[in-house]
Amino acid sequence: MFQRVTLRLLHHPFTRAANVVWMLEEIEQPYELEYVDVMGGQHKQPDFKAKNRMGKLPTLIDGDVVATESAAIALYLADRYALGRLAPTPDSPDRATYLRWAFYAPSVIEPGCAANSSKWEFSPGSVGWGTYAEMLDTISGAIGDGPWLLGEQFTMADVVFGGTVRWMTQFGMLERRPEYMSYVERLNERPAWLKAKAINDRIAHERGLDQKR
Ligand SMILES: N[C@@H](CCC(=O)N[C@@H](CS)C(=O)NCC(=O)O)C(=O)O
Repeated sequence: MFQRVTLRLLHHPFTRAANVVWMLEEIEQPYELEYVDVMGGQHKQPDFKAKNRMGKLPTLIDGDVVATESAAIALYLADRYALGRLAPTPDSPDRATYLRWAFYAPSVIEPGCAANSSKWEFSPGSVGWGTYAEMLDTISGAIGDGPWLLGEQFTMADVVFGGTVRWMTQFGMLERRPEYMSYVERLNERPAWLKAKAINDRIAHERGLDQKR
């Protein structure tokens, strides 16, 4: 049966938009990718900035809706297209834990890793990301015995939180604790991740970007 494509991701495979391809594969909805020439500065042009004033990727278009910020895109997609499967329903006792880890990635892990690797000076009590050591232990506790953040149920929080752990360990901004790496290995076996990776790799290859890494 004919399905109307409404989801359109403004995409470049070397940006956080690559993780949104994974989200789109997890929700199992049709979508289109529109390549943005980041090296050429297309994302800073008025046409792009009319959708996202930050001039950043990812930016997702869903019909008349424009969604930006990776974690917000993830939660939006899960609620709209996979509620109860990839997102606990609002009345579920798991909802708070789900939101906690989805927000923790951009509000604590990202700035915490940047602060640590760039040796920022700050007072841990005055910033939202606190100390690097406490963050490391909190990540370990969140992963726990796994396999996922909510135990047996894989959710979109794993895509956001796990995608951040994968990215930060890969780029040497987060130490590679054994529990982090086995969690990333489990994530790497997700069929939706493997499909998204193949799509991102193919586009990078077609655009001649893989030689520029
Ligand atoms: N907080 C944003 C960050 C977006 C972001 O920084 N995107 C980078 C690529 S990963 C970007 O567009 N950089 C291009 C630029 O700022 O010129 C999110 O999580 O989506």
